[in-house]
Amino acid sequence: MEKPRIVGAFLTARYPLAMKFVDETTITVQAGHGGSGCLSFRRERFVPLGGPDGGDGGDGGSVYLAADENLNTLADFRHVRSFKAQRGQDGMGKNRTGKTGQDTIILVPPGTLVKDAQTEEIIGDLTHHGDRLLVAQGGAHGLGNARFKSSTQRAPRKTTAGKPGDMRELYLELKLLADVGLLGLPNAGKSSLLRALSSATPKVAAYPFTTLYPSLGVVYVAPQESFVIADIPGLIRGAAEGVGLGTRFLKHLSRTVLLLHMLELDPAVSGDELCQDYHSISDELHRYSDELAAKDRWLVFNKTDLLDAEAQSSLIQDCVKRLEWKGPVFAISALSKAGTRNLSKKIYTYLHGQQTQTGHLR
Ligand SMILES: Nc1nc2c(ncn2[C@@H]2O[C@H](COP(=O)(O)OP(=O)(O)OP(=O)(O)O)[C@@H](O)[C@H]2O)c(=O)[nH]1
Ligand SMILES: [Mg+2]
Repeated sequence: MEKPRIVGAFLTARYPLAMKFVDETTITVQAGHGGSGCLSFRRERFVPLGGPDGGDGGDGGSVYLAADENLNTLADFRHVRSFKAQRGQDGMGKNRTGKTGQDTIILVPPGTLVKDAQTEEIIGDLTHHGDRLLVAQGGAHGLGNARFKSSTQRAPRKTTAGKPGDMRELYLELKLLADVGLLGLPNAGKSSLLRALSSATPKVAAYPFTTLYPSLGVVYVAPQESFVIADIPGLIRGAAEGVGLGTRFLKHLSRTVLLLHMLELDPAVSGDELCQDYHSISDELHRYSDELAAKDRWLVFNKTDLLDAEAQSSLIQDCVKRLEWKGPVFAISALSKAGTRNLSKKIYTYLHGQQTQTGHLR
């Protein structure tokens, strides 16, 4: 296939740099119905015509959203999209009131914007940890017949039913910031890794500069365990001077806490060449920003499926030795997904450690 010629100006025009990445989902919330009032009369020995004693129902539980700093994506809503609060208990005889239904609190990451899915009206914005928003009000309780007793009506048979709880479809939107950034030469398999780890579907192809603009994916490790990874266009030597697509996309990695530096394994390549591949990216990174270059970086050797185990480990060891690399090293195949799950778990554990050190993930 012939390689496409990429022209910078065209790219800038079509893909403005101030890209917005959002995670979004719709959920349904149903508040509890109010309990109905009770129709009852006192029946006791020696107390004739004891009068009405039907108690009121309990109020239905409400549904709230609450911001929790331990969450950073909406990934948990992939599996559970419908939430209910408990209904109020009906009233009972002997003037007993029904129990109030329990509220349901749904945790969302700080920064979640909440809209009514039908009307698109903004219901609220949960910005800070602990912010709470009522999204479905529980139904009011019904009245028991004891309430309707009067001088003229001594044996009322009237009660009222509990009111239905609110039901609403909500649209949740979260602007994402990446936790982890992917670095590598064109064709290293960055977009393939993003595909393997997340449900994002960036274009993958066997020619350099397939990726022309950054994209993000949410990596879901387990319930309430997810992080965001950013795929950016490949870098080449001279990128700081604008060669290839330049380094301007590196700004999308400025808020990340970890960089995965991907190196492409190939039976035809030597440890020395891999080492040079590493330096060509690393040099550009230093020229772009010392701050970015100083971020924690892990080496990820990709395309293990192309080599047998022995060739693989000697190539990797040779390269790691030449680089005098002290940090973590992973060997994966983004294509067959071998090793990718282990990698995502290790990343999550690492990010979680950062979180406890700094108080929050980002
Ligand atoms: N055999 C094998 N091929 C892979 C693997 N990962 C990626 N590839 C192939 O390598 C080529 C490049 O993959 P991409 O994911 O597009 O690479 P990239 O780093 O995003 O490339 P740019 O966007 O151009 O910078 C594609 O043909 C992929 O199918 C792998 O683990 N094994
Ligand atoms: Mg790509």
